Order: sequence, then structure tokens, then C-alpha cells
Amino acid sequence: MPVAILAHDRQPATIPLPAAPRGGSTSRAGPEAPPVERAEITSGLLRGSACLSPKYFYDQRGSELFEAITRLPEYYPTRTERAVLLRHAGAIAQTVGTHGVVIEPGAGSCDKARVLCRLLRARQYVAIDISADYLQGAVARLRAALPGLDAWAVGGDITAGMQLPPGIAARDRLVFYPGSSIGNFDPPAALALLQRMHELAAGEGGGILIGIDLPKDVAVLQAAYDDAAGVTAEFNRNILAHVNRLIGADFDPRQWRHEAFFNTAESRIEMHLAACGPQRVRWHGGERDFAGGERIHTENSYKYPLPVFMDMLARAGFHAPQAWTDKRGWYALVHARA
Ligand code: AVI
Repeated sequence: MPVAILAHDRQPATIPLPAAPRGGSTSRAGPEAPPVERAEITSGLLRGSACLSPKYFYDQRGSELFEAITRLPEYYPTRTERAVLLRHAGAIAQTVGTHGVVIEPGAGSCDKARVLCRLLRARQYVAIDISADYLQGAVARLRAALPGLDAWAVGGDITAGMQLPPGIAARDRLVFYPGSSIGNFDPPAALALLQRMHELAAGEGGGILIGIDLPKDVAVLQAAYDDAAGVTAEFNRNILAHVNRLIGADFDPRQWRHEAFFNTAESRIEMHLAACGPQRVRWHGGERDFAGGERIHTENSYKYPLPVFMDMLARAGFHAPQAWTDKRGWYALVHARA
């Protein structure tokens, strides 16, 4: 019997391009974030080189914009990963084996889980995501598509420890982390997250199936993170509207320019927001002046060579890794045993 941890079902608005919130995103209201998050956000804004964690992209609108990104012609990771899964479905099912429980941190739309749960004939599915409202709708749709699946939605930050609902079997767990989301963590944080996932899957028959975006032609990478339709730019700017609500700030997102480039030395795409002109931003308990062109670093997206990533998996405690890639070698799905 599927049980929802979260209180309400809500269908997301129509994709591809969700509307900006009404009433202007610059109006200041009381801060919505708990004190720990407010402290994290404001300390990032007050740094010499300002930064925001990419986890703040994903309010309701940000999640919808990300879904729109995954359908862009330039954004290859989502469709390439799907192609890898379909191309190697037989081999993946054979290697991964039957798993009673699929656990998906950062589940988002749960679209990929639909394919995987079918393929592995999973009995239980746990979706975890920071954007709780969005997740609730996605899990409701999954339940409708796979009525025999005991599907749970858990709102939470995967980096802050993952508490599973009671009743989730301890053995045969597969942690499913698709979408190359591991690339959004700096390497030490990525290793710590893999170690957490290893703990989750440590019971008998446990494992991980994870998506990795591999290094490739810089022009391909650049276009994927700076698309012609400007959806990624909108996604990037939306973080400011979200931060406005979280800390009671008065950012005007229209006064910030999207920038994305490949940092070859670090093997990562970097996304930034650059101030279109000098501006003062205020929030409850603080303020900062930004010069024209000054940037806020909003995201890194690491592109790991396969051997480097395999080594990281081993350091997190996983063994017997196996990888499947697409024909162009752009993307890999990696399975390893806990
Ligand atoms: C969620 N994550 C894997 C995406 C990525 O490709 O790093 C987020 C994203 N940022 C811009 N476009 C997509």
C-alpha cells in the first residue's frame, strides 16, 4: 500500500517554460528558510567571491525549468542516459539483478525510475528530493503508472543524511542516482555522498546505479549549459527569486546575466550570474553591494573521466564496477556492488 510522507498532491504547471511568479520577484517578504539555511545562504553572499548552493535552484518553478532543460536540443545528458539505459537494458538487468527496493535521491520527475522499476521488477521505491511539492506530484503519477509499486515520497536534503520511512526492506536495495547529479558536488562532497549511499545500500544484495557525464568537446558542453532559447539562463536567474523568498532579499533577477563556461583545469562547467550594473542587495539582517560585472557562482557540473570516477566509487566502499556508455562515449551508467 503506497504511503505518502508528504501532505498534499500538486500537479506541476505546464512545461516547457513556466511563468515567472506574479507580483514581481523583488518584493520583500519575511524569510521562509530555517535559520541554518539562512546562515548558509547569507555567508555565501557575503564571501569575497559570492556563491549560492545549486540546491537552491529547485523551488517549484526551478524544478519545472530544469524539466524544460532536459528537453532542449542542446542538453544531451538526459536523452543520452535514457539511450544508454534502453540500449543496454538486457545487460544492465542481468548485472544489476533483481532489486526489491529502488532508492532514488534527488528524484525530481521520477521518469527514469519508471523505466528502471519496471526493468528490475522492484517492489518498493523511495523518491527523495529537496523540492517536496514537485516530488509529491511526480510520485503520484508514478503510482498511477505502476499500481503494484509501493512508492514513497520523502522531502529532504540528501546531503544532510537520508532518513528512510519505516517498512523499507533492508536487503536488496539499489541506490539509483541518475542524471549525472553527482557532478554538481565538488569531489570531496561527492565522495562523502557516495559513502552515505554506500551505507544505505550496505545490506545483503545492495548496490548503486549511477549516471556520469563524461568529458567531451567543449563546444558541446558550452551549448548544453547556454542554450539558444535561454531556458538555462532563466533557470539560473530563478535561483535569485527563490533566495528572495528564503532570506527576505530584494534581488532583481532581470539585473543579472547568465554565464556558463568550461573550466578545463577542473574538468567542470561553471555557471555564474553577473551583475548587469552596480547594485545593492538587501535581506533580513544584511546587505551587499555588487559592482557591475561582479559574479555570483551558482553551479559546478563536473565531467569525470570514467577511471577517475571508478576510483572514487572504490574509495566510497563499492566494488565490482561495470559501466555502459552510448556510441559517442558521452555518458556512462555505472553499477557497483556495496
Ligand atoms: C542536475 N544537474 C545534473 C544538471 C547538470 O547538468 O549539471 C543541472 C543543470 N544546470 C544547468 N543545466 C542543467
